Amino acid sequence: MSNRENIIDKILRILGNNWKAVLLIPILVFLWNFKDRLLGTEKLKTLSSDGATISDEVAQNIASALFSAMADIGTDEDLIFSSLRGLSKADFAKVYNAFGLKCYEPTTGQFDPLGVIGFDMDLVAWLTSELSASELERLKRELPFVFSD
Ligand SMILES: [Ca+2]
Repeated sequence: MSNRENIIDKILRILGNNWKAVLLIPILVFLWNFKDRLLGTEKLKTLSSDGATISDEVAQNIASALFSAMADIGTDEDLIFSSLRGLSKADFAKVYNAFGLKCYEPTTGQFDPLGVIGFDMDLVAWLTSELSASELERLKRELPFVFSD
């Protein structure tokens, strides 16, 4: 038996002896990702939008634009900044509430529509993940309330 066959044989024997453990790993990952939903402990806070000057529909449209700017691989920074431009703190709160929680897959920076390998994140967490350090500095300058509670 060649060295390579020997190694493959060993791996197969280890997997064969531990097939239950191997099977358990994807089940554990699946449960870990669904635990918040199963336990009903989603972390979305509702921000006060008292005094907002934009309608629910406009807030929803801005939230959708922000989502489309971030949901794929890469980031449309221009769309993010143009969507947020001119919003007051209360307006941003309305957009934040409209965005809600969406499942983010951090290794590729994409929306995870099945919610299996990603994490439910709010708008601020999405922005923090998608923007570079210098872009976040710009966001803090233009809309300082984004990162305040
Ligand atoms: Ca992205």
